[in-house]
Amino acid sequence: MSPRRPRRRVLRCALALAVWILGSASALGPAHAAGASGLAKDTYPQATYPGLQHLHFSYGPVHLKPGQNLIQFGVIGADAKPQVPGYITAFRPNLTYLDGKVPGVDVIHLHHGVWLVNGERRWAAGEEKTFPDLPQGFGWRYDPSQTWVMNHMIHDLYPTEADVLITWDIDFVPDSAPAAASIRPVTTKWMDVAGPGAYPVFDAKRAKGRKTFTFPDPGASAATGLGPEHTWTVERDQTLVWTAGHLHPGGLRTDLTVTRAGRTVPLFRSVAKYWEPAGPVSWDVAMTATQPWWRVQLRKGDVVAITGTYDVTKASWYESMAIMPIARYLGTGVGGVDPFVHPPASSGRVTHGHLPENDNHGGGPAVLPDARDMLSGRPAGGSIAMAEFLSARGDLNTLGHRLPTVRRGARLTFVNQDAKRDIFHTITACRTPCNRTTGIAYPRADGPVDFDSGELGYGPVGLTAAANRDRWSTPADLPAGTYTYFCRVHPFMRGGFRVVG
Ligand SMILES: [Cu+2]
Repeated sequence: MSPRRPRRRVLRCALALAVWILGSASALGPAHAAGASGLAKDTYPQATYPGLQHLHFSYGPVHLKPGQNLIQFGVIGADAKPQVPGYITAFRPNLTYLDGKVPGVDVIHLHHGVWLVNGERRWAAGEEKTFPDLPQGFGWRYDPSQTWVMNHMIHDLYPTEADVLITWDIDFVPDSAPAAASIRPVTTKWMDVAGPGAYPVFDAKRAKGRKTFTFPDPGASAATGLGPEHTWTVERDQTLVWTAGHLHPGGLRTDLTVTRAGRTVPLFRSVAKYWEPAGPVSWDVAMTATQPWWRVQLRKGDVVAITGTYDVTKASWYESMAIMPIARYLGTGVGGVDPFVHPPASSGRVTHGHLPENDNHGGGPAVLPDARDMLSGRPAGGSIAMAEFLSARGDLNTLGHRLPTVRRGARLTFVNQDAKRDIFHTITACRTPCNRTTGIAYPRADGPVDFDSGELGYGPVGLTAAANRDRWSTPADLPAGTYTYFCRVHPFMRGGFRVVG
C-alpha cells in the first residue's frame, strides 16, 4: 500500500522572469515568482489498491512562439504511457517548464489539454487543473496498443519564447496486481454546451439588471454557439460514477440534469470555489467534483443536459466554456440511485486548494499613463497598426504621443500586423484608466460600454481561436469620452482613444 499524496517536491527558487522594456521607459509584465510546484495538497480522497503505482509522464517539449495562442495536436509516444495493460484510477494534469517549475498563470497558461484515447476525449485539463479521481472500484481501461493523441492550447501571454511540458501523474493498477480483477471499467462521456469542436466557446456578456448569465438560457430559443453536445440521449442503461465542471474565469457553476418522461431533476452541480480575493474573475479557482459515493443510474432514453452559469457583474467574459466530462460504467449492479426516486448526492468537493502559480493577481499601482490626462490628437478616423505587441499611437506603453481621436459617429480601425506571425490580438474595453499592473485578475473586460474585436488573426477554420480577419473598427455610436482597452491574449497590452463631440 503506497502512502497518500501529497507527493513532496522541492521548493523551487523564485523564477526570475525578464521584465520587458518596450519602446519607452514603461516596464511590462512584472516578474512572477513561480514559487512551489503546482502539486498542492490534494483534497480529494483517492481510491487505493494493493499494487497501485504512481506514474509520471510528460508530453513535449512544446515550443511556444512569442505570444502564441494556438490549438495543436501531437501523438503521445509509447514512452509517455504505461508499458503494460491495467486501469488508470486517477489522473492529475499539469504544465511545467523543462526544469519542472510551473509557470505563473499570468505568464504561460494551459488553456486546455485534451487526451484523446483511440479518438475519444478521455481526460482534459484547463487552468483550473481539476484532478479526475475515480471512486474505489472503477478505472479507465488502459492497453499499450491504444493510440493517445494530445490536443493542446497553450497560451503565452508575453512576447517571449518558451519551452514547456504537459505532464500527467496517474494512479495505475496493472493487470498483474490481483486488485485489477475487481475494477470495473469506465469510459468518458463528454458534455459540452458548445461542443463538439476544437474551440467550443460562447460569450457571457453584461446586461442591464443581470447578475448571472446561464448558457444555454432555458428561456431563450436559438443561442449563438450552442452545440449538440449540450444534451445526450442515453443509449443504454448505465451508471455514472464521477464528474466535474470546466469553466473559464467568471464561471460560477455547471449544472447536469436529466429528463425522463417530461420530468427534469438535477444530477450534479459543479461549483467554482474562487481562492481569488477579487472574486470570480481569474483562474485562481477550483471546481467541485462529485463525492466518492455519488452514483447515478440512468436508463436508456433519458436525456442528460448541461448548462454553464457565469457572473456578469464584474466583467463580460468572451470565449467562455462550460464542459463536464463524466466517467460512466456501461452497466448496472454497481449501486447508485435512480435520480427520479432519490436525489443524487449534490454536495461536491474541490480536488485542490489555491495553487502558487496563481499568486500574481495584478491590479497593483498604476504603471502606465492615465489616458484621460493625455492630449487629443487631431480628430480623424483612419487606422492604427498593431505590431510587435504595440498598438502604435494608441498604446499606453508608448509615451510622448497624443491620443488617437475621432469625432462622434466616426470609427478607428485597428489592423493586426502581427497576424502574419500567428500572433492574435484583441481590442477589448476595460474601465479607464486600465493602467495597473498585469496579473490573472487584471485587467478585465469592464469598460463603461462593451466592445471587443475578437482575436484578430488567422487559423484553420474550426481549429483556432482566431476570428480569421486582421482588422476591427470601433463602434460608431460611442458617446464622447476617453476609452481604454486591453488585449485579452496579451493583457499587458493597453491602449486608449478618445471620442469628441
Ligand atoms: Cu495581443
